[in-house]
Amino acid sequence: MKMLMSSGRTIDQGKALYHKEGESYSRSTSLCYLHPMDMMDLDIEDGEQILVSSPVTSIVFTAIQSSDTPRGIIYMPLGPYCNALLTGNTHSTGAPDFKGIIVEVSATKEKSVSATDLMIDLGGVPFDLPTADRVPGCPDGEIVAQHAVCPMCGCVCDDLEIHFSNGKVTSVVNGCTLCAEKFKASGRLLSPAVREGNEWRYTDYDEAITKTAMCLAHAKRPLLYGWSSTSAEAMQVGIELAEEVGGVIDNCSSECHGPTVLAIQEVGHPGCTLGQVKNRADVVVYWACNPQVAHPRHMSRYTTYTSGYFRKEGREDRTIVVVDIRESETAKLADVFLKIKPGADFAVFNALRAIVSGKGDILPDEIGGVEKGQLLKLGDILLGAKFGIFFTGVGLTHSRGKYKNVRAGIELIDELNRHTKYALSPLKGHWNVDGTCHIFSLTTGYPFAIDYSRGIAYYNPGETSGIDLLERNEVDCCVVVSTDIGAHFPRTSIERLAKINTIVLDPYVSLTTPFAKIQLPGSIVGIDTQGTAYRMDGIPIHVKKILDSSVPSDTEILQRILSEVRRIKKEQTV
Ligand SMILES: Nc1nc2c(c(=O)[nH]1)N[C@H]1C(S)=C(S)[C@@H](COP(=O)(O)OP(=O)(O)OC[C@H]3O[C@@H](n4cnc5c(=O)[nH]c(N)nc54)[C@H](O)[C@@H]3O)O[C@H]1N2
Ligand SMILES: Nc1nc2c(c(=O)[nH]1)N[C@H]1C(S)=C(S)[C@@H](COP(=O)(O)OP(=O)(O)OC[C@H]3O[C@@H](n4cnc5c(=O)[nH]c(N)nc54)[C@H](O)[C@@H]3O)O[C@H]1N2
Ligand code: SF4
Ligand SMILES: [Mo]
Repeated sequence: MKMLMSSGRTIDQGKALYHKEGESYSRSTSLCYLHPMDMMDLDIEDGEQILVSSPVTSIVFTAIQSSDTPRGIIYMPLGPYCNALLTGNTHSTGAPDFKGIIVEVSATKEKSVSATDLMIDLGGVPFDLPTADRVPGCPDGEIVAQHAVCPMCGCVCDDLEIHFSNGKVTSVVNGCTLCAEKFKASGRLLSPAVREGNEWRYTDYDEAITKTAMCLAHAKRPLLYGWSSTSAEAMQVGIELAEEVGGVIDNCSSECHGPTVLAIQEVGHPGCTLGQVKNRADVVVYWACNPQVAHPRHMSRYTTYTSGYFRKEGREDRTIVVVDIRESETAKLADVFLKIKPGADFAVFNALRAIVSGKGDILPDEIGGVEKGQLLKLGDILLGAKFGIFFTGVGLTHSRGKYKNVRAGIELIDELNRHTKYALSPLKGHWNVDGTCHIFSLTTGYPFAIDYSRGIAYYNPGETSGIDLLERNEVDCCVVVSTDIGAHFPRTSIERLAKINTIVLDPYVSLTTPFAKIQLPGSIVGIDTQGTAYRMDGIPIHVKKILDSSVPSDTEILQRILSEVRRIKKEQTV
């Protein structure tokens, strides 16, 4: 049966992000959700296996019945199973079709393989050395860290209280479940590790740093990718390193809200802080995003369930609107839910724009799966706002249309601003992905996808973005910093990683680790090192450390690599 595959976040997938080699991650990312009628057509029961095939490959998933998923759609958590089906065609935007490819689905008796097995299939070698079961630097006994900052999602909550007992985190007061899992995660690497053939061995920082510098200094087309889960200070050094080696430096924006940035570059951006939203917003629109799962405290801290200076009654004072292709966890909490067809955002934004500008009569009876009457009602709600906010998600940037979807959204906001006050804010994902755009722009002039091979900064997403470079087999050395491209890039773009010098700068074993020749673990920002992060609304926040450890920070490791590269290059010129 032909179906449309779409993907996104789930709580279980998010909780397992720091245990990707474990069973819970494989289980939570090899699921998929289908409408009961589609399951009947496929002749399968809840919990049975199905085979999903794309032009790239076929993958076994466990089917879960869900009447929230519309007929004809197969909805999956992001991860290596879903991404095995994808190609890295980004349509010249840097972001592939994570949400919206046609697949063939059938019943099967085959069993799912593990996430690590999927990496082994592509030439990866699993990491088989012991890892730590205590947080480095954590003394014996009971300790409590007050006012800690959460280095997980773009909300960067700064009101946490972390309880440690004998080297382990036992509870995280105020933090959501995603945050608690990051703080509680064990399994940090004991020291840097190198791989020769199929053998992993632990080594010291001197050897791992010298080897990394050698790879980088001799590479023809190095790519330094990631950066959204490290500090602004580390990014600064990374950019200097990319310039020194004439490489490409790209950050996770390109696979995430990069298309949002492209839209902002085209038409500007009426933005505001989360504080303004909390105190003023009476109409809150969550468009193509699912904060209940992806930013679990967003609705309670800033929008739905909190009161503000001009919104004393909290929930009573706010109208919540959700626009999605399925009835998400957030949609269930909304006052108005608009269920649209996948990829219909461009049409629906423009229809609303016509309504808001008084030209609704030209519209047909149905637009993008929504009745005109529903849109007219929503138009009235939007126009009735004193202060309205649109939060946009990667449902817009990962579906066809990409930056043009976001542009249409901004143009609707412009129209609304002729009548009342509105702003639009992307619901940025990782805790410092907004920082990547700030620091890259500040330092190089461009927000992501910067190519230094000409000696000057050159920017052309679709050409100089990570997925595109790997897809075109251009890269001969890939330094992966605080991101997991093994888990999250399309299969065709990670195939090359096993054949080149892949170096991973990450404190944990990830699904990129099996492809690495060298892995350098640094201290973790917000746990045993400090650094600057930018919250999703662009507010810089000092992420303090809560423990002292002897593990060097990403910034220190990168600085040492940079000095070593400079030394090697100097030797070569004498
Ligand atoms: N649990 C968990 N939380 C996370 C993460 C995680 O991995 N797990 N990752 C973090 C990151 S990196 C990011 S970027 C954020 C992302 O946070 P969100 O933007 O909320 O991400 P998604 O869940 O991928 O997609 C949001 C919604 O888009 C809908 N959608 C799909 N296609 C379309 C479409 O064509 N139109 C419309 N209108 N909607 C569509 C989906 O049904 C889904 O409910 O989450 C962050 N938080
Ligand atoms: N099918 C599908 N695929 C998708 C998406 C989708 O919706 N659907 N979404 C896309 C999006 S929006 C994104 S952003 C990506 C996911 O983006 P990724 O960056 O791949 O997400 P994570 O798995 O959270 O990886 C973060 C890594 O940083 C490491 N880390 C944490 N703290 C630190 C630190 O202080 N220092 C260092 N050096 N490392 C640290 C963690 O151990 C982990 O390995 O996936 C993309 N892929
Ligand atoms: S909402 Fe985001 S920043 Fe806040 S505690 Fe949860 S994961 Fe951390
Ligand atoms: Mo993201």
